[in-house]
Amino acid sequence: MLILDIIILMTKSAVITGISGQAGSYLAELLLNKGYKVYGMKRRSSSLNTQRIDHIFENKNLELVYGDLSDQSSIDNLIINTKPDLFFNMAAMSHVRVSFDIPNYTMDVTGTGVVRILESLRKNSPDTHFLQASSSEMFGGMNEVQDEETKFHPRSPYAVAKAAAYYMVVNYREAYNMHVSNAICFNYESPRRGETFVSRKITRAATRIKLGLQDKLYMGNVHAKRDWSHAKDTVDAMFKIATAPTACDYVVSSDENYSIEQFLDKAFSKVGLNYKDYLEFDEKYLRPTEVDNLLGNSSKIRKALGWAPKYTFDALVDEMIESDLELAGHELLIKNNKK
Ligand code: GDR
Repeated sequence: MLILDIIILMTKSAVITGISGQAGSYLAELLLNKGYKVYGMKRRSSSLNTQRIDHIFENKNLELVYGDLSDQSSIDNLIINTKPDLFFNMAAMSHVRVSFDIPNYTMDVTGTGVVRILESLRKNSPDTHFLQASSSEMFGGMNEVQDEETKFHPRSPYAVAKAAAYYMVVNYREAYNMHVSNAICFNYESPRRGETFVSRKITRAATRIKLGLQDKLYMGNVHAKRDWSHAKDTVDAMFKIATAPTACDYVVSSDENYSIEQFLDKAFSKVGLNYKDYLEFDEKYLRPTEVDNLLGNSSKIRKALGWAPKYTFDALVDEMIESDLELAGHELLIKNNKK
């Protein structure tokens, strides 16, 4: 056997659905750095949606494959062709507010999509380790602190779909003894966060207002509290869970929470502004049922797998502001050149 063949045989492989999303892109970097062959499933779109992975596009260990969680055949083909060591499901219709407008689609992709993957793995690649990106939204914010024992009370079509997927993972683990786990992730953010999520909406606004590109920031309920981590820390936890000797479900959180108002205050003061001078209320950003308080207790994963976040809340907001200041600077340059 040639050395090259042996290397190919020894190379571990991983599938990431939702590779073009925030967490999918960081996870791809992490796995490529660890020497994995990475297959990324991405949805067909007429506009470009691969900006977050453009910098690793040329990596010979990265392969992008068209597919969709609503399409069983694309999932089957991917699994049959790759028989991966690890499979990370990072794809979903992930916007809580939007899920109230498109509940059927949300249930199909975010909920039933996971059943499609699990069924395909069971039939075609039962030894693959599977990791589901579960969500703290499943808790509904009813308790002071949430851990693995906390009862779910999903308060949006998105959260209901995530809870269904969560239980499906548990059932496949118990019924078929498969290595399938849930990472119950609290909010994770970064400069790559989509601009309609609250953290990025705030850092974009603070930096654009600073450079005179925007006047006001329209928002909904700023009193809700969230437990925020950096997406890099979250995907690090996901890798640890998927490669642990035993499959299990873990809460992944920073164990600190701050209100949206506190995020606003922190972000705007970093650029020398007072958010109160720019904030306007718009009821279209309210949700029919809100999740008021999320605060994780991640002691299980810290103890069992030695995970701990590296970023503080302050360092996270700093990185996002710095990156968005640069982006706003480019925008300003283009605007001035057009004059
Ligand atoms: P969330 O994130 O719903 O927690 O879900 P999001 O950033 O959308 O909202 C956080 C909180 O901010 C309040 N809010 C606003 N939110 C948005 N998007 N836009 C606004 O203008 C605004 N004003 C106030 C919201 O009401 C909410 O309380 C995220 C997603 O990434 C999920 O996919 C993931 O599962 C969970 O985090 C963990």
